[in-house]
Amino acid sequence: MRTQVGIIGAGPAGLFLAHLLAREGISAVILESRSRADVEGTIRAGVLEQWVVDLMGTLGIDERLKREADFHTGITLQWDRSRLHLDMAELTGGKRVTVYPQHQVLRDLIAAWLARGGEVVFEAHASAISGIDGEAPNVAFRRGAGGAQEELHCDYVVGADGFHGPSRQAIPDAVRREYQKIYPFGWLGILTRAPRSWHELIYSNQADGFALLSTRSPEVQRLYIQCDPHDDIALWPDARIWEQLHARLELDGWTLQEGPIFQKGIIPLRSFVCDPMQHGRLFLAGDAAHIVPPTGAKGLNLAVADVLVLSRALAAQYARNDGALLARYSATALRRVWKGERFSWYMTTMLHRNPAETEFERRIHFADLDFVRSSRAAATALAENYVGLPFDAP
Ligand code: RFL
Ligand code: PHB
Repeated sequence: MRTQVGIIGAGPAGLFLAHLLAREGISAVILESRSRADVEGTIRAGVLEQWVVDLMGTLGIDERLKREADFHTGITLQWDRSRLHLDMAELTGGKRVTVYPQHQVLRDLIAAWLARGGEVVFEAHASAISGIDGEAPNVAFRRGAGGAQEELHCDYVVGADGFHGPSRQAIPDAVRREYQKIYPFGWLGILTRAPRSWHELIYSNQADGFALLSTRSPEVQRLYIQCDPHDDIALWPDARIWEQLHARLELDGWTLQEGPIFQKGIIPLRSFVCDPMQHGRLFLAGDAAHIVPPTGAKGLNLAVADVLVLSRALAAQYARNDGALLARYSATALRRVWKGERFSWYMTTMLHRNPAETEFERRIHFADLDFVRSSRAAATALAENYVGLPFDAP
């Protein structure tokens, strides 16, 4: 097989990139190790930054989003038995919080990509990337479990294969620097068939720890609680989950609506950055290069930001034989990535109960929250980051 840009991974990074390249007249093939049903059925992110929503409009793939997404003007922060409504739209000149789940974004991107004749090879496991130091790289892959080995030949390889994919390791150890922080807590996430309890997301830091109330539709709600990242999910029967959600979210005069829980799982929280995000003709994008804890709702949005930068750089290369932007891809992308890392760390630290923290540190987190309540500058800083920093045009 041969294409101009070989993309490993049909997550948000890989699929947005394919659409952005098509707009520039550049061909791409996506190799994806999972089945289409699996990709479209995995429950992950929920919140889109305003410019990502606008980009979906520009790409002509926002028809269902406009109909089915939930648009909130702000978020609610809760601590010390009180709530603060942050009106993001008012603080940022009209930018809103869009709740539209990642698997719906992926469904829309895949349907539109296939409809325009684009190729995704599902159940194609990429195993080796070679030739990135020369001009003719290729990706070895196998279709299904017993398939013969095949090769995808291309001008450039994009590793959009998530945190556990093989691409990052193709950058030699000698030039790759990795930065990491592991948090001493995880998130237990559930989906429940219940009515909405509140008109926007609630991020709560209470004595028992963090909880987040989010939504998927008027009938299905998404909730998270901080837990031990090593907990077995069997330790969390539904009754214990509800008891903790009530304890961490409820206030006098407000009750959390319960319903049957039909999905639950635990994820660890980590921050991670790989620098550089490129080597020779290999470019990393999204979770393959960086991970944020989900408290800032930044992961998917950073993945899309990477590929917007990369698509502009590849367009300059193909259209004008100008490789300057491509040479600077990693440096440009990392400037935004580190701001996303900072914001995600800030939200995570401020809103969780670290089992090892002192009472002094806990008071500092409350002071941080109180500062957001009392200072318009602090509230604006939080809001600007949450709805998405202005895009650094190269
Ligand atoms: P993905 O989505 O992991 O996609 C990578 C794809 O690569 C495939 N792959 C391979 N394909 C071929 N050959 C191989 N050898 C391969 N190895 C892997 C995989 O099957 C997969 O399909 O990475 P990408 O595109 O970089 O996208 C990143 C986002 O998925 C991620 O950052 C977000 O989900 C993070 N996140 C959130 N981000 C937000 O912006 N807003 C949120 O509200 C938000 N909430 C969340 C989140 C992530 C969560 N979890 C479960 C980690 C909430 C949660 C609970
Ligand atoms: C979600 O709805 O899944 C969600 C919302 C906000 C976050 C993380 C996840 O910060």
